[in-house]
Amino acid sequence: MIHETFVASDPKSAYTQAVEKYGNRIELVSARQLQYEDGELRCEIEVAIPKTVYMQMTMGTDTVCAMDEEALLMEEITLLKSQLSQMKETLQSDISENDVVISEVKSLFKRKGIAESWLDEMMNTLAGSPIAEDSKLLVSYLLGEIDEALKERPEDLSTPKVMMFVGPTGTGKTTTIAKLAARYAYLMERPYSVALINLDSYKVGAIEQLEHYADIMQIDHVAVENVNGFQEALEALDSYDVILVDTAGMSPYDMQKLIHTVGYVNSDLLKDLEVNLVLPATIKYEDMEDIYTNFSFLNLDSVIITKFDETKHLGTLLNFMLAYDLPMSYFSIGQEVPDDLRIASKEYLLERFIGDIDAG
Ligand SMILES: Nc1nc2c(ncn2[C@@H]2O[C@H](COP(=O)(O)OP(=O)(O)O)[C@@H](O)[C@H]2O)c(=O)[nH]1
Ligand SMILES: [Mg+2]
Repeated sequence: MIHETFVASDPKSAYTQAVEKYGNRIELVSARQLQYEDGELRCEIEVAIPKTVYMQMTMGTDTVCAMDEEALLMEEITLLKSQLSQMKETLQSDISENDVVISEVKSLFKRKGIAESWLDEMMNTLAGSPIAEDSKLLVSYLLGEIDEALKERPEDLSTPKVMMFVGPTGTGKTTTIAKLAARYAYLMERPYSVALINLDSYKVGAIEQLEHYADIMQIDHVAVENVNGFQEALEALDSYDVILVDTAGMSPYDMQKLIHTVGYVNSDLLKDLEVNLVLPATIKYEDMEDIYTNFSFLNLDSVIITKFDETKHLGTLLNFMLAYDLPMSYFSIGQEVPDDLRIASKEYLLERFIGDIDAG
């Protein structure tokens, strides 16, 4: 709010001057009578003018457009709150301030991709609570709820395992496998023995892509074409700490056969099987749902989220994570092998989401 003083012979005329200049969204702050040097008694009033109104009246609307959207929103909320309390006094209205704050914050989160049903569920219990009186408090409350709902799956190489990577073509499976192979073999506190199995017999060029990475990193790799080949490869690679399996080009049903194979071979090998869904942060909510529908029957252990570097807007992804409850294991944040990989963290997701909210 901006403060300005108006002077007239009586308080009413001074207030009328203020209204004429700024309209009726002003608030009276103080009024006093003073004897001026010329002996005249005059009345001084101080009024508070909302920043947006002040800028509109003094500088025109262009400047207002330039103000950052969040400041405008906060201004708008403050204004709505003060108008509302005036209405309450004069009209005995039963509209509560909380409703205004709730609906403002709800529309902000909705614009960022969070589902109305989830927001309603979170806010249902807040009627009459002090949290709903202040938009900043309410925003942090919702961020806290998102934080609580998200799950991280910690990295754990304490027992030998077979990690399968599933998901549609182009989501970043091969690139992520190459990054993880480098990480496990070279970049951790102790080196793990890593082998790659590539099941991609359908997509021309894909075998070469994984082989290329494996050769550079001097990591053992085997290409197999069918379930029998897979079983033999698993047995041959028995002594490795980690076996990473690229399933590119296969249908989810063929993948299921492979998973059964691991179960079958595993009775002797005693390796854990982990199925990781690879999902880009960049796709539409409906596409995320389709991918989940296609692959969830494989009993997913974790989701690896890729292409964080390609979007600023994480609301859709967060909304998906809130709805489907999958633990996140790794984030891929670019194309560089092995650098652009990090262990999944809620903090990283929330920080980026807050950045997006702050941008309005
Ligand atoms: N910008 C960006 N590109 C990625 C990321 N991960 C993978 N890619 C690219 O996405 C394309 C498909 O990746 P690929 O690993 O071949 O996907 P796959 O078909 O699932 O194996 C390639 O051009 C990768 O370089 C990422 O995190 N960020
Ligand atoms: Mg691939």
